[in-house]
Amino acid sequence: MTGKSAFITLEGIEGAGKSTCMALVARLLEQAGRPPLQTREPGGTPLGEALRELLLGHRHEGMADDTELLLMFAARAEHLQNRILPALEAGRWVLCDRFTDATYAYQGGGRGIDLGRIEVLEQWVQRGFRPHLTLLLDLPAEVGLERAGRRSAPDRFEKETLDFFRRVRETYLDLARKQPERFRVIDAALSLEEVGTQVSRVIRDFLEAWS
Ligand code: T5A
Repeated sequence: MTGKSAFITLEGIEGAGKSTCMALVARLLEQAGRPPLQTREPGGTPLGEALRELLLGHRHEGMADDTELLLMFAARAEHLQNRILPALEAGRWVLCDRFTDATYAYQGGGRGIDLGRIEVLEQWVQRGFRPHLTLLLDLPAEVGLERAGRRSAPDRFEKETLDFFRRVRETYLDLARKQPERFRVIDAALSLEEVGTQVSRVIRDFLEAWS
């Protein structure tokens, strides 16, 4: 393995286990001598976290779909320029809880915004930059929502219908089918231990192949 840094993202519907797996992936990277910068979207910078509050809180329930989309990309532009890219350029690995695939899945699949319009913004903000590896934690929407519901009060997204989250899941799976070189799909409906085994295997393989 050379000193090249990598950008790894975790994706999935609510309650899929992203936060839980993030800790495991961070530990595995640390053990491999690559302690990652751990961050999340929307968020990751002071401005991004302020936008996160606007996006997830209940103060703006009637937010227009395009406003939501643009705020996601505004937070992402800030995050990329001020945190993700500087870390990668400094040789640090970056591990992020959600990134642009979430925009395709939630604003595209969930809200029904045309995917071509999202692609325009992706290109504008990212100029071709994409994660090197994305772990998609996949499970039925019912199971994820039930887990998320046990953990905390619903945010603005978690109040959406089951059909919304089914569309989000399908869009994620579609992205994974179209970009198999980047995505690894994890069966997140299994026990924590079994999910951990799958995640460990993916990270080990990635570390071996990355140069
Ligand atoms: N969003 C985000 C967009 O709409 N567009 C975008 O572009 C972006 C970037 C962010 C919200 O913003 C939206 C998507 C989201 O709605 P968030 O807090 O990042 O919100 O994401 P959530 O999905 O809400 O985070 P959660 O904490 O609900 O889900 P996690 O992190 O996937 O799940 P986790 O690890 O907290 O686990 C939930 C519970 O399940 C248990 C855990 O112990 C925990 O109690 N659990 C398991 N139980 C049994 N078996 C397993 N295998 C388990 N794995 C976890």
